[in-house]
Order: sequence, then structure tokens, then C-alpha cells
Amino acid sequence: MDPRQTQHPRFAITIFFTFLCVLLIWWVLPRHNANDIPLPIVTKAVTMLTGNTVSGTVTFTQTSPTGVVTISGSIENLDPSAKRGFHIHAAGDLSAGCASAGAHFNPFGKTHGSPSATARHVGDLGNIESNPDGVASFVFRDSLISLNGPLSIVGRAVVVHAGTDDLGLGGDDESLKTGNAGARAACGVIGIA
Ligand SMILES: [Cu+2]
Ligand SMILES: [Zn+2]
Repeated sequence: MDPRQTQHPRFAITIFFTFLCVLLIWWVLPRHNANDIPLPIVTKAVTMLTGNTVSGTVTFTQTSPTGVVTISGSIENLDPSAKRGFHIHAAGDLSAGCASAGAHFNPFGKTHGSPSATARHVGDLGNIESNPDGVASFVFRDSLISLNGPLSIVGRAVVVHAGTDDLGLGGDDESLKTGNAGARAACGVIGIA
């Protein structure tokens, strides 16, 4: 018999069954389609603040994606009995220390203000207040920041300043940008918890 007549169909059969096997494996393997997964809802986020001396932990909780966010935390080694600027800065980039966290998170392009003002950055959380031992322990709520959607603070940074935030009432240009809160004493990236 001519060898070309026997080898050719054998080759074709091998190709066919290889193709069939690949098809079968592809069909049996679990599919990972991103559209099949419901959008994740973040209900808790945490940041560890670190600085030269100041350190602490801040926890954010939100029971529904559009609900109020509760901010609780404890920050140590602050100046005793002092109000210190406390903001969400836009970038969770601490590659050059707190400096690379960028400006206050400000998706609406507003001026700096107090948390209760209509003209405020989304990241404006006012001041935290330390006790005579330099420790600030706090729980408060904010209805503008979110852990979900376009106003999400996850992946951004918390910055505690070395000075007091004048809440936009300082009467100078800087007051409407940073609240004259001074140097960045500690910072941390906000992550999903
Ligand atoms: Cu700040
Ligand atoms: Zn601000």
C-alpha cells in the first residue's frame, strides 16, 4: 500500500481529536466573565497612618453604597490639646511620602471649607482634636464621602496635618485651598477591609 494513503488520514484524525479535546476542555473550564460578577459593595475601609512621630488607625464604615460614612479612629503623638487638619487627599500615592498624596480630594472643583459647608472639598473632614496626652480618639459621620461610586475614597489617602485647618475662613488664598493646615504629619492609603 502507498504510505501516503495511510499516513494522511491518521494525521487528520489526530488533528481532529486534538481539536475536540481542546474544545471539550475549553467547554468544561469555568468561565470568568466580569459581567457575571455583581458589583462589589465596600462597607468597610481602613488606613494605617504613619509619619515621623504621629501614627494611628482610621476606620470608615458605610452600610449602603449611598449611605452616610462613619469615621472612627485613634491617632497618637499629636501636639497636646490641639486641633489638627484631617483630610482625604486625592492620591493614594505615598512614594514620596505624604507629599505625593496630592491635593484635597475635590471632584466637584469647589473651594476648601468646613465639613458642614456647602462649599467644601469632598475630602474636607475638618479637624480632629487631641487630648492633653496628644491622643485623638474620635467617631463622627460624613454624608459626602463614600466607599462606593464616584465619590469613593478607597485607594486615596488620609492626611493628618501639623497645624489647624481654618476651614476656609482664614481670609487668604491658601485658606480656600488647604485651610492653612500646615505640614503633613502623617498619612496612609485607604484600603478595603
Ligand atoms: Cu490635608
Ligand atoms: Zn480642602
